[in-house]
Amino acid sequence: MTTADTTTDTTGDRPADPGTELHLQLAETATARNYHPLPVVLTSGRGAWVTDVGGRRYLDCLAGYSALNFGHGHPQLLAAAREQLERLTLTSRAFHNDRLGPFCRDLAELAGMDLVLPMNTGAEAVETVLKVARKWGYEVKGVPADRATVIVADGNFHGRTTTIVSFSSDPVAREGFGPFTPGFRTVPYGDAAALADAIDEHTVAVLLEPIQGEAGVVIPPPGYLAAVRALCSREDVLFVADEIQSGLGRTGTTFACDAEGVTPDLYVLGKALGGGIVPLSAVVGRREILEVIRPGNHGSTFGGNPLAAAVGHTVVELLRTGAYQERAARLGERLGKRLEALMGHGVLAVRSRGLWSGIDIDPELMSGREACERLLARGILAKDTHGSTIRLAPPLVIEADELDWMTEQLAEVLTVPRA
Ligand code: IF1
Repeated sequence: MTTADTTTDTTGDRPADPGTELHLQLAETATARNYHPLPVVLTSGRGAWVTDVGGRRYLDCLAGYSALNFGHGHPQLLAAAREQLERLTLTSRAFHNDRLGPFCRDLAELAGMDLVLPMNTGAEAVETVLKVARKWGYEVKGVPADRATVIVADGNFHGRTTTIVSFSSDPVAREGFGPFTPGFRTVPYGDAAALADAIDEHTVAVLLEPIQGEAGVVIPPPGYLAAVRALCSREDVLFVADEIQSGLGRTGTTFACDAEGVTPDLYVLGKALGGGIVPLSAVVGRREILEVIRPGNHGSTFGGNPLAAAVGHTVVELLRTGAYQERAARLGERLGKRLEALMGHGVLAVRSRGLWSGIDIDPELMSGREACERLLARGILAKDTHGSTIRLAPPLVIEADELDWMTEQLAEVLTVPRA
């Protein structure tokens, strides 16, 4: 992430209006600078489209990093939230509420699992799964006290807590935040032989993104996930799939692991689970693993609250028909083909699965940031990563002609000289 020091509209292609300027100013004076957002100030959204404070419309091709798989203001999700908002929003887990049980039952069924442990953010769910894996290691596998290790992949992104950045390979995410949590070992992503070598008697889990998001939509070689599954079963190690970004329809199947017919021991879910309305995450798994967590071992004030459960339950209902997954697969085919056609025209590589793409543009041409600024000027929201990669994750409700328009704009951004 770059940290250019500017409060002005850096797209250069359109005048900044006073409304926008006010908010860009406040971002400088009142907001901690943990981000460097594109210079657009959004105020409303519907479906795949958002509107800024100056009344300009943009096609949202980031969709809250996949938190908005069903688009902005999905009518069924809004209805569920509104209805629950009026009735009961928070109970704490000191008491039962009538929304949590049905949500957990149906989410477990969607995942082909038994139990759901609800939390709020993705990072919290990752922390949860690490606790589950360690405790399982000591109580079930018989690892000696405090010796458990979890294997992770190079280039991973699992969140921002002190423990999670302890095993990040990104210096910007990590440096300055030590001392780090021990108990992690990193292997190259996509290399099953390296994973086999790294597993030992203290290994309790392998934690992987089935497709790496932050790394630039990195898809592992065919057979990798199945090989990881086989290794974990053979070595009595938990296979934990972080499907926070890849899951819930994004890649054309309910889970990215489905593409290889692989079922992990534990899914970690977040983002789209909350329908883009509330933070909602969960660990989903088999009873004999999740039952190592007993009352008092873990929890959260907000985790499992009835408002989030009502929205999450509706997300599960939307996914149960398979229509969104089918749509992501069908439109993803189209998107992938159109992006492939840009190879050699400013594009060096395309990695695409469903409605999720990483596009490496020629760094000689422009930076990913500049490409995203120029897309913004043409009414498209996208986000760069790692210097010269553009990441696309439009809402699954996007229309085919909107996708086509977006890829045409991208082609022009990469070939038409700047005005
Ligand atoms: C940021 C990226 C996306 C995730 C996976 C856990 C989490 C995430 C696979 C944590 C979060 C984020 C958060 C956001 C940027 C972002 C991101 F650029 F870093 F890679 F989406 F593409 N596992 N992803 O992708 O979930 O705690 O945020 O709810 O941190 O800047 P969270």
